[in-house]
Amino acid sequence: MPSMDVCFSPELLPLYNLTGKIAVAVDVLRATSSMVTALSHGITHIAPVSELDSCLAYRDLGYLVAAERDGIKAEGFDLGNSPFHYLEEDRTGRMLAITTTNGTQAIRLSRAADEVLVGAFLNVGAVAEYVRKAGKDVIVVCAGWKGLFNLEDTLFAGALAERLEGDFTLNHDATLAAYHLYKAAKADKLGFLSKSSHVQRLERLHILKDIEFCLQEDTYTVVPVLKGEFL
Ligand code: 3SL
Repeated sequence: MPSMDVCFSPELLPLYNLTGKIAVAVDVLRATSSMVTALSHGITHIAPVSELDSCLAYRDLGYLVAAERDGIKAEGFDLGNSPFHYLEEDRTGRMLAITTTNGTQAIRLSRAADEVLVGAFLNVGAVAEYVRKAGKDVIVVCAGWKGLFNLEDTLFAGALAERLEGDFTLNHDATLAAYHLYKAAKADKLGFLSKSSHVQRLERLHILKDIEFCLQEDTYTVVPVLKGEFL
């Protein structure tokens, strides 16, 4: 039976062997939730980029360019990092390049895996279905915050573990921790996360509606897969 493991921060990735595995990169608040929303609302493909300069360069190729640093839209870019950018305006047929503080780095740092998927609560059921069909070991790579652990990405890992229970072994300590935290949080994720650092950071920026949106489960069925430089 394949197994599921969790890496709580990209800084810990050197301790994991990703060969032969599927990595699910997650940054629930908000990068991977925004990407899943964008691809579900007409964006044709996404370039997840590490640096501001290289992201901006995509504009000359006709891309929408999006950038966030410390929760705030970076100057000179078309968009920041809100899923509502793709809900409140029609972006159908557009290509997107995006760089964010943690999420885009987690995706790029997972590339040693056989496949890199992008996960969020918004598509957790579809991700579970994808990895179940693939039948390979899976590792959730939590984006965290600047190398540190965060609670919301851990809850996503727990939600995925719950969906995979019975078909995957869940006996890594990190997976068990995520699973039990999710069980405790499931009925009221927002309440459970209310004191967490990134929820507080986003609340200070008055974007509670983004948080509520990103905590919804199974809104979308898209499973973004990294092919070369693009999702
Ligand atoms: O760190 C990231 O990648 C972002 O998702 C952070 S924020 O939610 O846009 O503040």
